[in-house]
Amino acid sequence: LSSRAANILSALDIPTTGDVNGVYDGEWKGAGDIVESICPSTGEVLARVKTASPEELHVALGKASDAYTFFRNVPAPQRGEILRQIREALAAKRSELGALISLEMGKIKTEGVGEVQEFVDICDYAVGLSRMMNGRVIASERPGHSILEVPNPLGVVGVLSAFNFPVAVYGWNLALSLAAGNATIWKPSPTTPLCSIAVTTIIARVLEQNGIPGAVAGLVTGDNNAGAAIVESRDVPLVSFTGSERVGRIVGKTVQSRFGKVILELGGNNAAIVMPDADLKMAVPSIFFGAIGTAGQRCTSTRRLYLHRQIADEFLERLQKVYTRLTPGDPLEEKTLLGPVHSAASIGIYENAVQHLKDIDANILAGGSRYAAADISASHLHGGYFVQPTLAVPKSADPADALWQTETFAPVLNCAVFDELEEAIGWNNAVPQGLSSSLWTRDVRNVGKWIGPGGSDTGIVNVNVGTSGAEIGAAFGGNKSTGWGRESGGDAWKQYVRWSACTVNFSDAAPLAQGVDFSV
Ligand code: UN1
Repeated sequence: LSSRAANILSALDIPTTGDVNGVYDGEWKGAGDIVESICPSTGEVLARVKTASPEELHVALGKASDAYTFFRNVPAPQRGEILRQIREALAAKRSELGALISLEMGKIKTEGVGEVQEFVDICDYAVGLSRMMNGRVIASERPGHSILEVPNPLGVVGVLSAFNFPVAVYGWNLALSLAAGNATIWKPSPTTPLCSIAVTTIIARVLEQNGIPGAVAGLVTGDNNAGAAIVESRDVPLVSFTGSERVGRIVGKTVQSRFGKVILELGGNNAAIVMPDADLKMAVPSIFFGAIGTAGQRCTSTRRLYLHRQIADEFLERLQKVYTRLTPGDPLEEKTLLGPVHSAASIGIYENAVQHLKDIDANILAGGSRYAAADISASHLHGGYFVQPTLAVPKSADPADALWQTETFAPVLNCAVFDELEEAIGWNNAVPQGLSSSLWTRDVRNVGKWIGPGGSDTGIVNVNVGTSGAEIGAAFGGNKSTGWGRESGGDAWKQYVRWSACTVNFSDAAPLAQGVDFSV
């Protein structure tokens, strides 16, 4: 193990010799298959992780149910106090955890730290929520009666997360889930096991110090079988899944067929639209970040750019300049803006997409291939997965073309020119996905069209703000094939509780509703 990897792992109490336990249900273990965690910037094997065996999955699910039965009786503000301590423990390791995210996922350090910050922020939010998860009292039509809506804890929440946000997305789910009085069981991406082990280690310590069963925040690393065990379990009333449309469709159907609830965060095919009156000084760097941040691997990454004819040439010229200035580097180094993509599979996705652009004779303004070793100054990065962010103008803007319809999970930005805002909004909406979108304008009339009934149909609809980089305060999620459900802020917490509508009769008579007469 390289010394820098060893330093990052030991700062987070992850063993640097021998195989690492990848299962926690109150105890650390792992008797299943071994997976290797690979550093995307160097190709180095960071650790061998022992995943959950079928028996361990079964036990972990059982312990999660028991932990829920315990935790639901802890008063919500006390659950908030646990979350406050988790928040402090995470904040104390902000930089170390940010570095591990960077090491194992490949995103640049500031984005890794930002991810930990999202977790800290949602803990703050959930601490407040723990005193504000209010129900309602509703007027009854019958004398001496009241109707109460009571939010009760729900049960075990399964969280299946993706490689691109190996920490924050779990955080959104965990924080709301714990505030609501649930237990969670986490199945992270098989390629980012160390991030989940580090986070779980931090949280487990807080739980154990407070006499709370560790299985309140259980972890099962593994492959599809681990995911399937959670998705199929009748003891898991809510499954929150982040990942591909293909797998999301299976998860959605399976959970639905046992009448469980799902939150699905699937593909994004996010567009930015630039009007002629936009402030280009703001728009160019923001759209650049949206397209190449996390090397184009956020669900919210900008994948389509629609430019008004009046500013199109100037905009592309400016954007091309920033693209050409970009150099790949070590994501752990502060000045680096572009790290590697996550895996060999990501390289394949990237190469297919640029090959397709070449086949259809698109105008490629920047990028278009992998970086050769000669392009990368530091020799320790020669085994890394570095690709040139690609900026292209395909000949056809027809949104029905496969190119515009598909999410390419890599730094590839396709551009087209429009004449009327309505046309661009039409293109924005003409794809299967519906996660995020962004309009650049200073004209309030455009804003009205954009956020109103005939406007953008995505879950996140921004103005003069890029498609990615949402704050935790807003509900996060999409529409259409992005799936359904909201995480993080807004009213998202309401999905993590079991709502009881209780009509209570305080009177000495038992009248029927609607005046029904049934005297005996
Ligand atoms: C994701 O890509 O799955 O809005 C989550 C953002 C981040 C979260 C992205 N706050 O880009």
